[in-house]
Amino acid sequence: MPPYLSVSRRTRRTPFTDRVTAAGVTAYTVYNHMLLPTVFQSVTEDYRHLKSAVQVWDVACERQVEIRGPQAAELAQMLTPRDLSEMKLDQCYYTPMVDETGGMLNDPVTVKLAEDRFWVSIADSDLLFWIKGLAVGYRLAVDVIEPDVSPLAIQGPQADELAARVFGDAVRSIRFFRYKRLAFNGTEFVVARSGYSKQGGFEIYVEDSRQGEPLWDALFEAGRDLDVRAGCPNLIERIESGMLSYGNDMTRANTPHEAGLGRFCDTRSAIGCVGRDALLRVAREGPLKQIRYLEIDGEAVPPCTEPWTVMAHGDVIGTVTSAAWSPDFSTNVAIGMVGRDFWEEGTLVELVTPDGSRAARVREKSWL
Ligand code: THG
Repeated sequence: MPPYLSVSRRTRRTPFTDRVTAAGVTAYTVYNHMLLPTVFQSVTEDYRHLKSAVQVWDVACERQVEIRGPQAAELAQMLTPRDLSEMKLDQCYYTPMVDETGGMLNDPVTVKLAEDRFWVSIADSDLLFWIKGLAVGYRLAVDVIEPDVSPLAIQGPQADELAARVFGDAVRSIRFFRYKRLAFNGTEFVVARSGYSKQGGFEIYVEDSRQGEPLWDALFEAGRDLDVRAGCPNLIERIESGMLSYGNDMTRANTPHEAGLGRFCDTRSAIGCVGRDALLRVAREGPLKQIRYLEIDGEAVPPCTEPWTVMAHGDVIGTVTSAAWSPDFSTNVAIGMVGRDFWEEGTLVELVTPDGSRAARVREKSWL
């Protein structure tokens, strides 16, 4: 028997939980102290459907930290080495966030709602406390709150069609990581072209929990002939896409450069970022280890519930932190961190898995 998850007030429900239950969710994880579905039919069946149709995902656990006030932009820039100074009013940025040592605290999507108002759409760590701490410690003129906002994602090749049926054709012209305010039921929602898959789609930032079920129902009604189903971030597709999971693939012990997120850092021009000096220092030498993708030989690997050791010539040279069998690539796909002497494309390494030793090959790019 697998262990069960005991649900209580601490494992917060979402505005969509009753609908997710009715849709037949079979496994949950906890993310930001909130329920996050991980499986409906099976990870492999969910994967097939995500890649061929369209799904609606309860990703309410991507909680928002709202920063509002005259010094909101200043505080937002303190959080990240990505330069926010050119950010437009309809833009979302993927933003590594770091502490004063350059250690990653989170890798949220930052949404600019107004010159003096941002949402930080967080991964799984209590970033609200850090942001509040900075606001209080620096006596900034801002309010920092967790608003009643719950992202609902539409992901899959038919996402544009489904979203257009509910929000109108305007969704089709939303560019990647941009948003529009579009009406449903007489209320405007932020609808962004983004999401934790590479199948394309949108994220609706559902403001006011009472709107959750009406919107969910409208999407399922409109998408009947598209075979719309309830889904969730899918482990296999997520690894194929090379999308990192904070707390799994990188932690506070890693810099954004180790996490392979250097392309989202403009440390020199990110004046005000509290980790700027630390990152400028470590950037001079370059990282000693970095995120890489790996193809693992042999049959399907078991779930990676703790880091697996990566060896080369008898030495420990890294870890694997996410792994799954990919039906489309007929190999095990994995994400790990590998030392610099071994991180070149094609390097052969050995993995210590709970099933024994496996040969693996290092890749610089993800599969999708
Ligand atoms: N959407 C929203 N909030 C989120 C997530 C999300 N918060 C938690 C978690 N996911 C944060 N992590 C990520 C990781 C990757 C991406 C988004 C959030 C992502 N990356 C693309 C990539 O790496 O190819 C594109 C990044 C870019 O080009 O800007 O989308 O999914 N609201």
